[in-house]
Amino acid sequence: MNERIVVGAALYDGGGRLLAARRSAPPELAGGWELPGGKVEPGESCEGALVRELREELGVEAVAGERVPGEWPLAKGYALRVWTARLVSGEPEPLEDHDALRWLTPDEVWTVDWLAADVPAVKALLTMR
Ligand code: DCM
Repeated sequence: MNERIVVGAALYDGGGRLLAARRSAPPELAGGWELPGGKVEPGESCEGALVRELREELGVEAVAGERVPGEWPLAKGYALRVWTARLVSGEPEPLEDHDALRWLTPDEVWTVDWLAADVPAVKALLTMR
């Protein structure tokens, strides 16, 4: 049962920088930055959805790591859950739904305009490390 769950990935590079992706759609979210991810499909695990979304949106192969404790409300009864993720192959590119990517150093994490749900998610993420 993973109904109405959106998964987000906290993808780090080898230097401890966090990937942020800027949404290009829909209009009400365009320009906002998020942890890349998307909706879990029926019959899919959250970790499976995360790997699929990173493949589709960024063109990379990744594996899910640890769950970031917490769950944050989104529109339409959806909720955001976040996992750390490790890049296995490929270099992220904004292929779908995004028009920019940034690797943020710890000092830069709050320099992007995160979507509302991602603000507490990123805060929770930072308390883990
Ligand atoms: N979403 C979000 N933060 C994320 C990922 C997604 O707020 N890190 C929201 C944006 C959309 C919804 O979840 O309203 C579904 O995402 P998608 O369109 O990528 O499937």
